Amino acid sequence: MRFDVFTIFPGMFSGPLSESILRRAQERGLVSVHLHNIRDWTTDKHRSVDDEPYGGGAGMVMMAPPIVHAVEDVLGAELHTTPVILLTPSGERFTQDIARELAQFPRLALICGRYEGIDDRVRIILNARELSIGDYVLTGGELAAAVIIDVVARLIPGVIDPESLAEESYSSGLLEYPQYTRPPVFRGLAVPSVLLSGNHAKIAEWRRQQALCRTKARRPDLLQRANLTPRDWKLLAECPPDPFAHPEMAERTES
Ligand code: JDH
Repeated sequence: MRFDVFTIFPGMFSGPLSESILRRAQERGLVSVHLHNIRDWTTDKHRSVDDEPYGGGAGMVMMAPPIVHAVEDVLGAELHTTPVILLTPSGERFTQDIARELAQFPRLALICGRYEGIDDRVRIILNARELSIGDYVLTGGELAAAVIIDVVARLIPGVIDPESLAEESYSSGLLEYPQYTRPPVFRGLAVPSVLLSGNHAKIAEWRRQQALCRTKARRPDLLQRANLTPRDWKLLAECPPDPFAHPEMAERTES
């Protein structure tokens, strides 16, 4: 998979791409990331990439011509078969499902804006898909693009251990159970004794209950869509009560 990234801050990618799994994936030729400085496609002596918004308002807007020329030059005829992704806080929410969809292509283009965003004609001309990584405001699209590269790259065969990926694909849609490793006691906190018991049925039940109770407390939206067995409902009924719940709200916070 080839990623072409268009940015005025290519240096922002060196850290995330040069460590660990993404580094190994590039060394093994499974992933390549080509960084393109949008300023290289400017034509004025100041190498301007931004200008004031038409209609007024605060801040500056990235101009269309340098970005459009950059993407057209780099992608050439492949522009028509390569998804062009534009990172923006007002984009469609990037999810694991979208990552799986994007991982099917041999090449992706990612456009990173700065300032208040990008002239909308870039989206129209390049038929770009606008994505957002979440409901918070970044200073620009670079960190969002790095997140997308990370999430999509690990879905490419050979990038990570196939066992880990398989576990994910049949995952229940619940949050994960808590994990422990050595030492068995740290700062007076013992690992839950069931995990040292060797009773694998008991361990599986404990982990299922932890996953259910954490999901209920933190992501009740996920619980709604999970397929729960009568045994799951029994385990859920035994979850510790929410310590912040007001007694008057007990009825409303059930299930
Ligand atoms: C790309 C510039 C900074 C800051 C205006 C927006 C009120 C617009 N999940 C994500 N968060 N942020 C980004 C992202 C941010 C970007 C660019 C992506 C390019 N910026 C910027 C402030 C505004 N602001 C929020 N509204 C509630 C107005 C852009 C992102 C992604 N992906």
